[in-house]
Amino acid sequence: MTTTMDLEQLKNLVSDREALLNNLEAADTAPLLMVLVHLGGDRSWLDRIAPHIKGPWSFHDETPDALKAEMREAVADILEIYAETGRALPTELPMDILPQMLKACTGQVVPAEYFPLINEEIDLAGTDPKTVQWRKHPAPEKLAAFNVLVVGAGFSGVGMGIKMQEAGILFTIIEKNEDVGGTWYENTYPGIGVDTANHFYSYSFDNNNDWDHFFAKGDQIEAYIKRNVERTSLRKHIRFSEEVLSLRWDEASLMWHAEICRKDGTTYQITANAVVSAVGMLNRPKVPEIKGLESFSGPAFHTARWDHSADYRGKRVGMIGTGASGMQVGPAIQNDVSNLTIFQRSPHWAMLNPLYFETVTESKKWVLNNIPFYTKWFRFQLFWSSSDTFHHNLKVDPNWPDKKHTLNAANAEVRKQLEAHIASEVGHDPELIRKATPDYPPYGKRMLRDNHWYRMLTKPNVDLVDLSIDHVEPEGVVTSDCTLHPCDILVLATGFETRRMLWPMQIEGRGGATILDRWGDEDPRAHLGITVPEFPNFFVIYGPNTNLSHGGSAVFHLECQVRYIMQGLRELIESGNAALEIKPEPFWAYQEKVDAAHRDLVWSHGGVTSWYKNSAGRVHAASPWRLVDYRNLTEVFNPAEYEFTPAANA
Ligand code: N01
Repeated sequence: MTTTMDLEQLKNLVSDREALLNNLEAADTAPLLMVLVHLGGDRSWLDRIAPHIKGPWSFHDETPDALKAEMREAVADILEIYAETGRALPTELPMDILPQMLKACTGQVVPAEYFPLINEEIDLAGTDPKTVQWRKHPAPEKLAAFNVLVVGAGFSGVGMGIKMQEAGILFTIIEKNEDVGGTWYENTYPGIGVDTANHFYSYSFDNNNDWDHFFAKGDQIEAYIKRNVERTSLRKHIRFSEEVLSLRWDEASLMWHAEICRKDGTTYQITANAVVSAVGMLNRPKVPEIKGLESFSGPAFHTARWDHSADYRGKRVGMIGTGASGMQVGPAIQNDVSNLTIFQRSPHWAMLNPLYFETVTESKKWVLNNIPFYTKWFRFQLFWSSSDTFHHNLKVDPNWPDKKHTLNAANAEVRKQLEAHIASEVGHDPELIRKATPDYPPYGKRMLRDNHWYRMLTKPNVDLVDLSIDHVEPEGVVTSDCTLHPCDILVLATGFETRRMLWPMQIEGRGGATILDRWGDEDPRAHLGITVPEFPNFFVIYGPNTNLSHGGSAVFHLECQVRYIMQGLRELIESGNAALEIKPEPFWAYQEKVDAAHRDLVWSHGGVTSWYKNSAGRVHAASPWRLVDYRNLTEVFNPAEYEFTPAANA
């Protein structure tokens, strides 16, 4: 039997067959096919539909209308059978036909190594298989004597808090802002949004069927994080408008001592058994060192600190930087400004995705909300379309002749498509094509989504300046050819302090060394991106070498890290040890593995600078791994890699 709820819902769903069939018209073929085969078990549908699904995105579907209509009838039949018989909906993946199902769903072979990951991502039973369970439930007094300090209440800090709360671990989250959301709270620039499809860029344990866009805007993502905080009553654990200034590991008490600054500037101290940094990599704005910048007479602000009191309408706006932030700001304001001068140090590649501009219609939302498991398969389809499939093409082919511009045949093919796209958008202007086309291989910097950036460059009120900036004067920006570009407002779309990770927190570990002593100004390193020798009971979410640069979702990665950290905390609490610390051998072995993997990958390419690598050319921010690799690396916390310190009274 299904639960009463499920059965009632199903009966309701099938009570008006015509309405059901009408509603199903909004469904995408691939996820609906998965629902049909999963619930009905008739694999002949795979043979009939698969040849028409040419790839993993919905726009790769070429299934004839008549066949789609037949499939909708079959889905209605199956749902009626479940409703009439009260049979339980199967919450296991059908392993016997899974490979064929996934191939039909994506138009590609999905290797078996992905099945455990897919099982967790799809989570048909809705129980979050990544949840870390106690092996021996600790006594209440043991749990009461252990507390964790989390720094930051963005996607990561909230995700960590939800899992600790479920496990009954005590914790406090310190958040410097007035509310949750992190990046999505702070970045409010015009056009703010995400370029990872949201039905996948969201917690696996809280599918949201109500996104208004496939690529949501910032306010909806912030609202989603808030919704998770309210849904789980997490707010009571968060102290807002307070900032962690320093953390010091006290070797006598084997505890972390944190100094925290309140909004009014006063400070106080708290202690914690363990600390989780959830401050991310893209938090502290990087203000460029440009001569005379402070002399500019108008408003000048960073994209992450957008000054909404500065009305840009009808003004001459100068924008420095053409990364993901700049690329969103430009098209969002171009129509309203009198002139937009864009100062580009180097162009980015930007790919078109037809879904980027689409809204999720109410009928699509209906399908996501009402057809059993449809939303799960839809999420999987997005995972597959935007994650690992291109990773192997980011490796340099040693025999490839044109390494300056491309890496291998597949990379060259992508370059050809991207160039054709630029030409189709700005084709009449060879000089603009030259300026907008990178000379380095695709994916060398973050691959952006073309949100009408190229089209915007052709507008009469837009100037793309690719001369270097010499200095800034009160009236505007002066380039190396001594031209003054007059501006009323200056927007700094210049990125973040990704090299000085965790800065400006002062973090002092065992033996008195600070984390910046160990990392220097630009070489952060951590085991699996999470733990650091000499910093006991200290865990980092979205730390060194964990930025997904080929595809995927940062939320997927943070869930891998949360699972690993939860296992580390479990190890500590269950064993009664006071501290754990990564041993130098596995730490360095991992560093070598990361560096070796990066050696042939696009982010090490000599012809490109990016926030992924430091001035010595070492890639410190980007992960070299496929999602499946990182999931496997972090799936099991290995205590043998850690040094444990018993509690003083043990
Ligand atoms: O920052 P960036 P961002 N003089 O570092 C230029 C995420 N994100 O905020 O390329 C002149 O990418 C710099 O030039 P160059 C996403 O992960 C996601 O845009 O170094 N120019 C570059 O053009 C992203 O990758 C989303 O030659 C200077 C730009 O400033 C990450 O955040 C949206 C300069 C900085 O680009 C960072 O993106 C927004 C100087 N002195 C952000 N200094 C979405 O999901 C820097 N530049 C859509």
